[in-house]
Amino acid sequence: MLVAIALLAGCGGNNVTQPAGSTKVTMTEFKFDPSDITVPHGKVVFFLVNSGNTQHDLAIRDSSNNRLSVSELVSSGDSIVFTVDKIDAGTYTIYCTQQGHEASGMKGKLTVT
Ligand SMILES: [Cu+2]
Repeated sequence: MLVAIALLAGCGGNNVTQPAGSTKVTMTEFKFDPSDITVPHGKVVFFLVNSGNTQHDLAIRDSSNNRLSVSELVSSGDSIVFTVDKIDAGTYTIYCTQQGHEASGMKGKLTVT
C-alpha cells in the first residue's frame, strides 16, 4: 500500500489520508454522496468524510434488517477510515444511525458483487 504524505494544514479535525482502494463517502445533512455504492465482496474499506455541520455515521444492514456493521461517529469536518472485515455479495442498505437522519434521507444502497 502506498503511503502518502499530506502537507495540508489548517483544515481542522482529523486530516486522515484516503487509503488506496477505499471507497470515499461524503456525509452531509442529510445524505451520503454517493448514495449508490458498488464494491467487491470480502473486506471493504470506506473513507468517510463529514462535510456537514453535525455528527454522522455509516451503518450497513441487510435485507432482513440485521445491522452488520456501524462506523464510529464522525464529527463535523473530520474523516475516518471504516473497515468492514468481510461482507458477502448481495444488496444492502447504508444509513446514518443518528436520530432522524435516515428518515431525512440519509440512506443509500450498497451493492456487493
Ligand atoms: Cu447523519
